[in-house]
Amino acid sequence: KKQPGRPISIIGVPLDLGAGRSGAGIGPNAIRYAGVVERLEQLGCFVMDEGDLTVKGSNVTSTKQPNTKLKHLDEIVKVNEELSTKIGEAMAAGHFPLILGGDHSIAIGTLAGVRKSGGQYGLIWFDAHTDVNTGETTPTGNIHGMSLAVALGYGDPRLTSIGGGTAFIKPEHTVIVGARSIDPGERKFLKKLGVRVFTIRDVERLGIAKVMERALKIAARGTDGIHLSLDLDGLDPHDAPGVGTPVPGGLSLRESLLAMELISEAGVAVSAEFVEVNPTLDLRNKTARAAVDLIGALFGERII
Ligand code: B3U
Ligand code: MN
Ligand code: MN
Repeated sequence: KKQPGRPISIIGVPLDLGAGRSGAGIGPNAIRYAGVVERLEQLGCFVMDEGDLTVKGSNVTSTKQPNTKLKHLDEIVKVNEELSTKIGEAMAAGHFPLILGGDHSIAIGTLAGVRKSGGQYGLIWFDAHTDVNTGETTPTGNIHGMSLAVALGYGDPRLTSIGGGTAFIKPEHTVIVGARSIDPGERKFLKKLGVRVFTIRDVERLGIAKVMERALKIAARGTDGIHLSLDLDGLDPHDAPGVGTPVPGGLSLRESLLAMELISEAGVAVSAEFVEVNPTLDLRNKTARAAVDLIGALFGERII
């Protein structure tokens, strides 16, 4: 039951400007209230909660959106730039950055920071969506639907240049798990780049164990480790109702826990983020508690 490992740096990013509605900005504290620090400490981890980044404004307080194709671009650039610096520092200190969101646009800063360490990393993107829109293809203008494209080096230059803008994640080391809502432009993008997508259909046909075995090979083979970007809407809304864009027919909590256990057993993760927890839409903090269960499994918690 012990996971000595690296010290864990928890970084909260109370941002919801990348989403289409308010609420994900209070996700980090909901995950804290669900007991994330205590859970990790029980597993023998050394945890440092570095608190939250400062975010100015939210989907509640801001009214003006001058650029409708990239809503709230200025503030999102600023927060992600800061986040990339924080992550870079944590990685350089030999820590495991554990980022609590916040909407999924924060993956832009996380991955820019991870890449600063100079290694070549693989990426497991667990999500109902694929988040590979750009300013040209987005149906909503919400930047949380663009963050994976940016991590691969595509999109508005103000986003791709965050954190120095070099050594993007390679498509051949990127894998998406749980997808079931993909826009036409995204489909083209994924095909062009050759990103491997395990849709919810693949999970149903192969089982989550086989899917994760393949996903881990793609993301970990020939890399210095993997980053896990987990959008809680990858889970079925029954198990994770507190998300801004729920899509029916997702992974069960149990399947998702097994996915975390398998990543944990592979011992390849160098950083992870848990995003899109929206407490204003949740039921008794169920989604935040699911996030804590998943984090526990990722850091070595087992049933027996
Ligand atoms: N693909 C749509 C919807 C969406 C993406 N990510 C979330 N929703 N959470 C978009 O806005 O790009
Ligand atoms: Mn997402
Ligand atoms: Mn999503």
